[in-house]
Amino acid sequence: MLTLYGFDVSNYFNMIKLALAIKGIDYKTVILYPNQSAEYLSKSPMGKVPALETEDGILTETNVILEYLDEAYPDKPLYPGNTFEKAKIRELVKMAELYLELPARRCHSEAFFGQKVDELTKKEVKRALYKGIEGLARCAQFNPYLAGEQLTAADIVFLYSADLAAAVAKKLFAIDLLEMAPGAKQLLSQLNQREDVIKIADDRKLANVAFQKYLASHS
Ligand SMILES: N[C@@H](CCC(=O)N[C@@H](CS)C(=O)NCC(=O)O)C(=O)O
Repeated sequence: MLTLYGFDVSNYFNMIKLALAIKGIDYKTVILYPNQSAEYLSKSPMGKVPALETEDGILTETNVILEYLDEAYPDKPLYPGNTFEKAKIRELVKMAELYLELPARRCHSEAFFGQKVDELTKKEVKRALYKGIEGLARCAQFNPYLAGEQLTAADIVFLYSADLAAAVAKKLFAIDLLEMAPGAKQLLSQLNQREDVIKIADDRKLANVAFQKYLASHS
């Protein structure tokens, strides 16, 4: 059986949880925080979560795990079969991660953990988020999903990237980021009504109590 390493507050962990739920794949979890212990680094080379243990070995990097799951468990596909269309989904996945998730992450400490981020970083992040959402708006269809009528891996990555990016933009820059991608709010609201997404959000809320304690004891 597959084993998923990570913790329920992690947005990347939740991307994999949602893919597993959509596909109806059985798995167990090993709950742990990212860390640099020799034991965990032997599984996850950067010490990050998620990591997925399969019968052939361990995989890290969320987009890689999503593609692995789709190939190993082809039911309820998250990528189209057509080579070009599949590449377009990979493009959206990469854009959401590189241009929304990662810039916003640079400001998580101020937006969510009460630690100041320097002004230059904030200026860079604000600019990057504008560019990121505008870029995504250019290539996403929001009809209703990012790539049209089928839910794909791009929607999963967008769901758990755009929410945090929007929260950073609102808290730090008073910007309504999703307003700049017409259709994005409707999509997120539709996805957030799914049973599997609600369950993941409930798990997240519960896990956040322990995570806050962990952060406080490590600061
Ligand atoms: N590129 C990685 C990013 C995963 C990631 O950043 N996970 C966070 C938790 S949400 C983490 O492990 N952070 C600890 C660190 O960066 O060392 C992926 O796609 O899985």
